[in-house]
Amino acid sequence: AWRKHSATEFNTKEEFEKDLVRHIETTLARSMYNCDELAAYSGTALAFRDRLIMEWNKTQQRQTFKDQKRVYYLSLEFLMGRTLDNAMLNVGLKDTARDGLNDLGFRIEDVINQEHDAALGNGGLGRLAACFLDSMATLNYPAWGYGLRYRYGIFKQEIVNGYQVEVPDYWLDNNPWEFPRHEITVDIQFYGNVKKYQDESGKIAHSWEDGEIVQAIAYDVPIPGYGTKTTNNLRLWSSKASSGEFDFQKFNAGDYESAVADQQRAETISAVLYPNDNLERGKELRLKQQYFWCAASLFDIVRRFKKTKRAWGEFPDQVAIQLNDTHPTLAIVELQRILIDKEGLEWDEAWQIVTKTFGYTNHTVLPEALEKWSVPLMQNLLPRHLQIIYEINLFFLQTVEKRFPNDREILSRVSIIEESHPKMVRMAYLAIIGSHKVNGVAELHSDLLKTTLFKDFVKIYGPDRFTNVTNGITPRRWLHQANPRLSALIAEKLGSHDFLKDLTLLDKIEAFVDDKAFREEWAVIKRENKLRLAEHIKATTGYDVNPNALFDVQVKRIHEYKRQQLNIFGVIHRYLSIKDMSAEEKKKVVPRVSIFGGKAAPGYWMAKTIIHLINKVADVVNKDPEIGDLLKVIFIADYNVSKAEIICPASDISEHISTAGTEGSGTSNMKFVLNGGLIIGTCDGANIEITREIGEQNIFLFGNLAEDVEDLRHKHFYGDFKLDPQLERVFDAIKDNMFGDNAQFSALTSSIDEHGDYYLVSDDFNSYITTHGMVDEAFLNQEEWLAKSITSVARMGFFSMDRVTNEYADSIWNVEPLDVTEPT
Ligand code: 26W
Repeated sequence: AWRKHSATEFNTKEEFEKDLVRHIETTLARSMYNCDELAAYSGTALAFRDRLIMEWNKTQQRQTFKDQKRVYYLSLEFLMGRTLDNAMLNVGLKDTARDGLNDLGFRIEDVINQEHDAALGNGGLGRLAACFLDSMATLNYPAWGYGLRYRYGIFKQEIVNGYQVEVPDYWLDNNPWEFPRHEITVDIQFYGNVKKYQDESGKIAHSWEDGEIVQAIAYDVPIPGYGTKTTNNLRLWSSKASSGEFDFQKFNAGDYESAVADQQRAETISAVLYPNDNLERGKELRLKQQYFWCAASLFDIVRRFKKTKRAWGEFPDQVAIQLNDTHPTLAIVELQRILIDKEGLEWDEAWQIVTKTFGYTNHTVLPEALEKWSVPLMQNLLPRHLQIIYEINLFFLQTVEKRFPNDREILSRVSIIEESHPKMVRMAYLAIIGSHKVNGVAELHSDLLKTTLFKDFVKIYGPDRFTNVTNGITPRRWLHQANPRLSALIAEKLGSHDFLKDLTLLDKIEAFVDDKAFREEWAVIKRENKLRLAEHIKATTGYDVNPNALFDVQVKRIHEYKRQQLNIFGVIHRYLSIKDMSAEEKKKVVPRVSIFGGKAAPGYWMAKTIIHLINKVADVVNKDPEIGDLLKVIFIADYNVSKAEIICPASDISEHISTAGTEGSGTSNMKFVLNGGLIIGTCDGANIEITREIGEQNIFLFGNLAEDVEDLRHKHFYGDFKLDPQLERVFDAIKDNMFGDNAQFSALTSSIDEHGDYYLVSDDFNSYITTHGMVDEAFLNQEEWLAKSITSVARMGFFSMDRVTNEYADSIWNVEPLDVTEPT
């Protein structure tokens, strides 16, 4: 049974203080006399960690004992953010800690701020993985995450003279949340060659030999659920040179340098997170990362399964593996290899097991993001895997040929191998063929997958393999933690915090939409959140912003398809309009703060140009005495999870304005609405379902539809292109050097007015500007604005990550929750 109390489970303020002081004095070997905020953070983290460890151990024992089917979520990215605040809230002892820290002279906010973000991800995909972990633990699913323990997370962004500068994110020193498992290691092989031989029964078998070995070491991170005892495990692999005979000999022979070089080469595998978002570059080290992580995880999963002594046929009844995009697709091949080469299963039996085990989630239709690996590269690095891929392809194409005997074209279209020079392995196709379910992340996106990218596969497999699970977000971090006052107000009205576990309960606050006092409090909370952001802006940029102004926010990775350029051109348009106004006219202007944030991939020149333009526009606008408070432009450097927690509660409006059909889902759109911000957006990704849930009177939609995009692009291509006249005015200002030397921005403007405007900035500009006019108009009527805000929040229940997790559990994984507190 669950032991209620133990030496390391404080429950009162006094017990917490005792634990805190003990950790500071012994674990940290510091004295209370020179205890600074960092030490207070570490001590608090260690005290809470002790509690988590107890629950974690018991959860793992219980899950092992019950031996139910488990989910393994394979993701190359986990964008976790900070852990302490989340742990305090999940355990339900944040107030206790606040009081205890107060007694010792600390403000809990300052202590929380000492923590470095765990930023092992680029953006939406990595954060989705983190939200999954939170929900799976909260809903008591037996689930593990598997990823890489990068020594460097996503780079830190500094803005120097308006340019992005990347600084390494070395985050591991003093990280109390990870546990090295030096006893859990896996040897991973690369290169080498394949030998054919006859086994005892005379059957032809294969062995992969003479490769280079790198060691994977497990680091475990506890993942507590909210208001539950379940604490799941996130296992991150770190690479190290294998301490084999070979190095030892080199070392003894005095070849110290070469032994060290080998070691560094091995450690390089898990050294850095690739900072590209939506761009595949085909680098060998990235493929090494992928295989290293897949092979270590699969070995671990298979080892755990084998301990139960079950028959192989039961593997898919015990194990569900979800592939977060195609990055872990090699896991499919690795499992097939283990089953046929190591465990001696027949091909067909093994392949049945494999396809029943895997599910694949696609996050993007952008062609440049689709992973393809060159055949020669794979031949060299993973010779046996390439053979197996060819075999999978052969069997697959044979069945396609049988089904479509008169269609010669289809074979080359769906082949895993693209017949280019060099030949390429199409990872998405391999992922579809090796999985029993493939899902997109919002309705429009899943429909587009079925009608465009994966159309042939729908013909081959039928529609059942393809499904939609619209993304969500965890309300624990994105409401309760990021916006404690709003969470408290809602709890006060609903009588409890139960909505954090069942977000559909939010609909009950719609009854208070006309309640004057409630509205007043709602408005006060938004204002305080805006003040907090204003303080952050002042501290980091030096600019003063007016908290009464309309806060207009676009924070996300910088990408042409997300169209931050549309936003900044709109800002310039607004600036020019204000400058043309008489003093009388200016009085009617709704003051605005346009806030941007986001990182550009280091090699993505156009994205960096957009950042540069935003900062140059800020320089000019913010210092223009004719403008005053009517317009401010802010670029918040180094947007990350902990900054998102400050920014999301502070928006009046946020922008989700991708070219229709390009954004898989988007999840920050949900975060902003859940925090009472309205949104302006295109009919893209989850914006469409947000509209359906909250009502179209509560959202500002604009722009061309996905179904029009192809035609428009086609027209542009054939010369039928006329720059929108209002956008032309903006371009003229840029070309007049209003924001500095125009040469710096010519690639950006010419991509639109000369090179086909692929992202339809000009086509959507008029509609965008008009819609922003409607936003201003609406903001003037604060009472109605508040009603929209409250109504929208009330209707956001659908976007809980818990709904998402249950849908995956039911329709893809076939797993059940497990109550870990039940007596054995
Ligand atoms: C191979 C390079 C690469 C790296 C990352 C390609 C693609 C990616 C990710 C798929 C990019 C990403 O984060 N996609 C986002 O996933 C979110 C979660 O489903 C969606 O909400 C976003 O719309 C989608 O852009």
